[in-house]
Amino acid sequence: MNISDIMTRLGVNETAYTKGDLIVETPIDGSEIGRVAIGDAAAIDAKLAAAQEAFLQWRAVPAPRRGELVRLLGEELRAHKDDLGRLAMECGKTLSEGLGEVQEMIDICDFAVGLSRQLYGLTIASERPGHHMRETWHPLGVVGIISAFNFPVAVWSWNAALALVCGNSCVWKPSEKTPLTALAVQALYDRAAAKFGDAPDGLSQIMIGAREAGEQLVDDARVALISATGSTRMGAAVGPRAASRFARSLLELGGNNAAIAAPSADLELSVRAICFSAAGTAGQRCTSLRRLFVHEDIYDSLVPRLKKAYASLPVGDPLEAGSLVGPLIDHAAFDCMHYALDRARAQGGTITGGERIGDKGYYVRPAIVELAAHEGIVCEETFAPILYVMRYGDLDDAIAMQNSVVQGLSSCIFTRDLLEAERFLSATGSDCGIANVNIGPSGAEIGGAFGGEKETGGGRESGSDAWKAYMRRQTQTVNYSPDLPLAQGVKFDV
Ligand code: UN1
Repeated sequence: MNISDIMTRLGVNETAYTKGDLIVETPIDGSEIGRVAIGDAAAIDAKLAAAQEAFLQWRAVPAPRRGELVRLLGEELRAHKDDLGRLAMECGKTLSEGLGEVQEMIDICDFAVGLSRQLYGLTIASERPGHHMRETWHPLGVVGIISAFNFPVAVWSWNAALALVCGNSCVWKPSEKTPLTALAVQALYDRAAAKFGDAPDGLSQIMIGAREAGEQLVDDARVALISATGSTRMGAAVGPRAASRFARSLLELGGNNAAIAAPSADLELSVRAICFSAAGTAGQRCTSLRRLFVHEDIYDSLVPRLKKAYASLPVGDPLEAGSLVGPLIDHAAFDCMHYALDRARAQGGTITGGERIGDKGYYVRPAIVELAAHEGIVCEETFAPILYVMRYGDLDDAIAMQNSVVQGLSSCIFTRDLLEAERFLSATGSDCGIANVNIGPSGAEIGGAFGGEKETGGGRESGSDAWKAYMRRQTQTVNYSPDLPLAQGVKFDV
């Protein structure tokens, strides 16, 4: 991958990715691929001031016109899908997944353009004669976006596309592990803004930095909403900090996603879905499958098939055609994986796979860990391709085990039994934000609200009515009569 050719085509100035203190290494082989300047506190402050100024102008632009800017951004993404998809491999994902990530951005832009004519409020029947009530959605303010390495740009677009049509400005802190793709996206946004013509300066900006930069964003009174994607530990720091100044937060944190393979499951389909969800992206999606409950009647037919499929999964350089599983992001991720496998072994787990492959980058054979009990390390999220497999006999027990962890992002059941599927989707079934039947827990489309419950943070991004998080709701009552009747029949005659 020739980074400088791609960056040139995407319109990124060479100094932006070759000069600076932050050294960017590719997980593909550990080599240096760029150097990026980290903004200091004063530089971030200036960006926030510009964002606030931009918001004051942008909120008065009609929403369908705001949609035009997002439409132009979508066009840039379409035109540069291939280059950006290659660059998204900065985090080690395969080209197909990199292209999928850019497609996810294009999809949310299309969604947001339509939404720009559909920021619907309500009219509400007033109890008072000569009055009407309505509910109107207004722009909110500056939106701070903190994104993670594993979806270096798509998660930004879920937030930014909605935030912009909703009349907000954005300041984005991408993961310091994947700043190059983020810089390229910023360049594409800048092109779209130039074509748009009169977008306020500083409407959508990027700030490169580490933890302190994120803290500055969270603490700044000008930031009305913090949308943060990452670990539960990060969210536990961000949420209360934002709440302490009564800012809104939208948190998309850890998952410990499960699948239930029921007796009537289509085994072929289940194996494919499990491999993609558990081993794809090297287990580094927040939606990755981590726990599998297999009914005892099919355990001996499903699990050997799964192991066979795992043994032949092509693990290797994602730049090479045919690779399905790329590297872990870094050495620390590899250490976490080995720590988890050691604990699983100490818990009596039988491990298949998990070994490192080669000595450049951190490539691992995805691991299957068969365990008798759902406990200990199984209940923790490890951001690596480890699948814990357990038997179950009764569906209620499987659902209870699935729900017994602190995370609540995504879940699924493989079954051809309608009653089981509906039971799983019912109020007493999965407690997650996402629940699927006959597909894995990962790979969601943008049209639905994305996010989860409990320690996953409760936020919803992307489709459905997630846009409401980016606006403030105003209840309006208008009296068009000459009288002043009070609500609830209260009398106050003066
Ligand atoms: C993430 O891992 O933070 O549903 C996002 C999925 C993707 C998004 C994952 N569409 O797997």
